[in-house]
Order: sequence, then C-alpha cells, then structure tokens
Amino acid sequence: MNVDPPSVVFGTAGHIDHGKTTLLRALTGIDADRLPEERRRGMTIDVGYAHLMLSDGRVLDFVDVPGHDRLVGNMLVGAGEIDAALVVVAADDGPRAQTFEHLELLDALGIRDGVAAVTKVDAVSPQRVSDVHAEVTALLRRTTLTSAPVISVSSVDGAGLDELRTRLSEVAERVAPRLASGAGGRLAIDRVFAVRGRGAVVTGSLRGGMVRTGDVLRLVPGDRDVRIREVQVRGVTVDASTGGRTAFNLASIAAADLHRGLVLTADPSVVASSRLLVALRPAVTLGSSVVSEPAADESVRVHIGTESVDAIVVRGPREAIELGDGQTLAILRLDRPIAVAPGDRFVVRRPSPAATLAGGIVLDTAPPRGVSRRRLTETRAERLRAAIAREPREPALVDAALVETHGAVVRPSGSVALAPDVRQTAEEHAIELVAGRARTDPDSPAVPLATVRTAVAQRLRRLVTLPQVAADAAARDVVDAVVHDGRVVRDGDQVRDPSVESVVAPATATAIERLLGLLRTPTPPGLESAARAAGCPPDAIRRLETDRRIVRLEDDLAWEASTYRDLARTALDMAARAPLTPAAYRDATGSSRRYVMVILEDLDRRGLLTRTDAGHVLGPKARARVGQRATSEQPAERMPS
Ligand SMILES: Nc1nc2c(ncn2[C@@H]2O[C@H](COP(=O)(O)OP(=O)(O)OP(=O)(O)O)[C@@H](O)[C@H]2O)c(=O)[nH]1
Ligand SMILES: [Mg+2]
Repeated sequence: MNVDPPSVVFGTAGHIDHGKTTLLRALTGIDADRLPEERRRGMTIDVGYAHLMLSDGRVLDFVDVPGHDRLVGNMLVGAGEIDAALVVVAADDGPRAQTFEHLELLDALGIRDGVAAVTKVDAVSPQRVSDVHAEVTALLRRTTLTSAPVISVSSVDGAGLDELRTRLSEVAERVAPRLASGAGGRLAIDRVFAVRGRGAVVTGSLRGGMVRTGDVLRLVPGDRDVRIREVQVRGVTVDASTGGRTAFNLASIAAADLHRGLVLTADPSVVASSRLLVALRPAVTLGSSVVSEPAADESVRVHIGTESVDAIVVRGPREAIELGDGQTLAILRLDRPIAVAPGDRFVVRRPSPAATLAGGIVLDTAPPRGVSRRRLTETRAERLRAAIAREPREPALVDAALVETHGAVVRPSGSVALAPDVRQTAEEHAIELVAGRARTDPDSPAVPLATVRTAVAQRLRRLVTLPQVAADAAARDVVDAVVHDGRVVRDGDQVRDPSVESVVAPATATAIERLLGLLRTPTPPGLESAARAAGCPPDAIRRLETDRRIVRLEDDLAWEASTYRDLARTALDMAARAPLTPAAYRDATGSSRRYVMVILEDLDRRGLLTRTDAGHVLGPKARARVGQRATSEQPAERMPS
C-alpha cells in the first residue's frame, strides 16, 4: 500500500490584506482563494487550502483564513484544524486589529508552533522592516507562539521565501512526531460537495490515525456508520491517508445530510455531547480592549474543531475550582450536542460586543451527574487535567483519572470500573456485614450471598452514580474479590466470616442439621414438633427461613429447600407434558393430597403453574423459562438457513 506520513497543517492568521493568500501563492503556486467572489473582491471569505512539496518529499499543508473582522467565525473554522500557525503582518501596516485578535485566538487554542512572516518588505524602508519585525517579536512573546521565528519576506520579489520555507520545514519536523499516533482517525468536516454520479465528498484535516478506502467511520453526532468509498489526498486518489488535508467520497449518504462541524471518526473517545467539563484559561489581551473572563451563566459562543455552538458557562459551587496556571474549572452547557473528545481545544467568545474570553481544553465529555458530582475535588480535577494535557497522551492515565473523578465508570461491556476508594469502601461493607453477623448471631453466622450482594449494591449507589444493573454487577465483583482473597469464606450460596467456624455452638449446629434431616422428605412432620424433636431454637428456624435453607409454606409446614426444589421441578416437568392433576402428582412423588395441594397452590401463586379444569398447566413464568431454554438449546441443523 502506498501511503505518505501524516503532514503538518499550518494555518494562516493576520489582518485583512496583509498578504496571507498572496504569500501562500508565492510559496506553493496555489491560489487558496477559489471562490469567484473571492477572486473578484481580492479577499478571502471562506477557508482555502494549499500545499507545499519540500525538496525531501515531505508535504506541508496550509489552511488559509480570511482577515476580515466580520469573518472571524471562518478564521476559527480554519484555526480549529491546524497544528501550527503562519502569522502574517504587512510591513507597511504593522500589527493591526485582526493581528491581535487572531493571535489571541491561536493562544486560546494553545497553538505553540509556528512562524511569523513580515510581508511586503519590498514596499517599505529597511528601518520600517526592522521596526515591524521587533513589534511582531514582542507581540508573539505574550502568546503561546512565544518562540516562533519572525521572517521578513516579499511575495512580489521572492525575498526571504527560501528562509521561510526552511523555518516552516523545521517547525513541521518538530510537530510531526505528535501526529503519528492516536486512538483512531478523525476528520472534522470543513467542506461538503455533491459530486454528480459519485455522491457526497467531504474534506478536512485528518488526525489521529490512518483511514483506508473501504473503512467504515462513525458520523458524529448521530452515530451513523459511513463507508469510505474513496480517499483523496490533495486531489490524488490514494489507498489511505495517514493524516493532513484529506477528502473522502462517502457511500450511501447524501451531501444534504452532511455539513461543516460534523466529525467522521474511528476514535471511540469522540462522542456527541452537549455538556462538558472543561478547564478554562482567560484569553490574553493584545488589542486595546480589556476583556473579563466569562461570567457564570454567561451566554457565549464556543468554537471547537470546525464547529461552533452557543453555550452557557456554568460554574456552580462544585465547579468553583482553581487549577494551576490560572485555569479554572467549568461546565459548558451547549445548545445542542456536538462531536467532542477529551483533550479537544476550544475558544470561548462573546458574540457582542465581540471578544475572545477564554481558551480551554475538554476534560470530560460526560461529567458526573447525581451523587458522583460530590467527588469533583481540586486534587482530582487537577489530576484529570494533567493526564489530558500530557504529551504524548497516555490513555491509561486519562482513564484512571476519569474513573477517579466519577468513582465508577460503566464499560461498554457492562462491567464497572471502580475508583480504589469506592472499591475499598464496598469491600469493607461486605466484610463488615459478614463479620457483624458473626458477632450478633454466632450460632448462625452464615449470610446468603444474595443478601451481601444486595447490600453492597445499595452501598455503591449511595457512593457513586450507577444504574441498578451496573451496581449489581459491581457488587457481584466486589463480593467475589473478598471471597477470592479469603477475607470472607463462601460455602455454596452462603458466606461467613473466616473466624467463625470455631465459634458456632456445636449443639446448635447439630440441632439445625437434625431438623433439616427431618424436613428432607416429600411429607415432612409439623415444623413445631420437628424443631422440638431436633432441639432447634425458634430464632434458628427463622434464620433458616430467611437464608432460604427451608421453604415454609404454612406456619407449621416446611420443606428442606433442595427437597422442595425437586418436588417443584417434578410438578413443572409433568405439567409441561399434560395437565397435571393432584392425584397424578401425589402418586409420582409418593406424597399425600394434603402436601401436594399446598405445593400446587404455591406454584400457581408464583405463576409457574396455572390451574385449569383439566388440571394444572404451565403458567406464564414457566412458559417464559421453557421458551428461553428451547431457543438457546435448539440444535444447529434446525436453524433456518
Ligand atoms: N508589494 C507587495 N504587495 C503584496 C505583497 N503580498 C501581498 N501584496 C498585496 O496585498 C494585497 C492583499 O493581499 P492578499 O494576499 O489578498 O491579503 P490577505 O491577507 O489574503 O487578505 P484577506 O484574505 O482578505 O485577509 C494584494 O493586493 C496583494 O497583491 C508583497 O509581498 N508585496
Ligand atoms: Mg486572503
């Protein structure tokens, strides 16, 4: 397969008419102003694209943006998909409003790599060039682009272009290793075309992994599967793209169903969400306007990837947490769900009067609700932020930090990851429950497994936000763990404290066994007289009943549990074949009418049998069970082909 390494994408930035598009044309020979209106008016309106083939075969991609102050939204579409910046300042004009504004936005997005070009040096004096050069250097110092080199160029006579190419190439070399790995390809759509006879084509900057022809990607939001019919990189059909400017021809989806801002991805961490836990950093102010941080519950516009959406910054008491570096925690409540993943960078702007308020990074795309919100402490938030900002990203660290802040995370498989402190509390609860029984009731220290699991599940749901099914699964796991490491001993479907065996009064244990022996028959004696004969105290009988070791259907009538189960199974087996009469059941079990009537009534009541004139037939509950068994046990040759 013939694939190139991922290319670094540079985004232009700078004031209107400062020569961004002209510089790209001089560097690459490509006119990024492709719209007729752009060519007519000599200005960039929407994002444009160009690329530069270096002498060593590497390719640099460029996203060109408009400098017009009213088109800052389009500037942010471009800036949302770049790895590095090409900041352009005209030598005649010097830094102007959108120079400041674009630098603020790049800073908010955390763009640290790039080059600045002072253009139009052919039109001014050398002194002017060196003044503007110094001004630009000083400006960059105040932003994340603090170490970007400043190069003086002329797109008219070509002065400085070789040096600019060299610097761009150096930046690309430094940035490229960051692009190599990822959890799966991801392309934020910036353009959509309907191509006659071929369907929908989308373009964007691919990141995070390779995408091949024939791959199926998820379209987010919507979670629709979309097959990649064809991959193009800079207009050439290829087997796969590893990253950089990429176009996909998509099968079985109409262009009308696609738009800028949607994401195509194989990365499972990209989800549709409208509620995000984020770390915000106040925007740097380079222009004259002084801007305050977004106030709590202030309406703002959030720009993320090629998407933008209205949002509210929520900073409730739980989120009132200061992180390091002047960052603060907040919840962004978006107007609608957008595609987002932990680690995504974004810009928060105030629509009117227009201002950049903050930059930020997404920490959690499904922040805790309910009791788990209590877990959001400064330590945990900072640990999560550090794990997400770390380069290269260690998914295991991020995952551990998320489990820590939520307390419990349900995996796609249905299993539950518990934070260490939650697991410990749950384990201690199980152990204490069993030990408590040994203390308060030494004669009968065993606790049914089901009782312990239920108690642990309840405890878990008081500690962390978990659906019941997940809490049950987690509780099962916790009890298994304490059994496994010997802190609780399991006997069949009962558990007991490891220390109690010797503590049980032997006399009581013998009495219990004797009573169970007496009840291990289809026709047990009266319970009261049997207990007396066995020497079994009343509280031991109650315990046998709650622990389901006996089945008590009347005050004075009980069977040993497994004996009763056998009798019930016989009834159901017979009823499955033909309506079951009390007489036939009595004969089959060697019982008497008094006993079988009690059992049949019990089975009727539980829906396992239904009484008809002809006899008892399988009830709704039993039919459901038989049905399940029949499906799962159906032999393969009888499966419809
Ligand atoms: N003399 C001279 N003129 C230049 C140079 N670079 C650009 N220009 C002129 O400056 C004008 C604006 O150039 P563009 O490249 O369209 O500027 P831009 O930054 O892309 O503008 P927007 O896309 O609208 O933000 C054009 O008339 C160019 O010919 C240069 O190096 N020297
Ligand atoms: Mg332009």
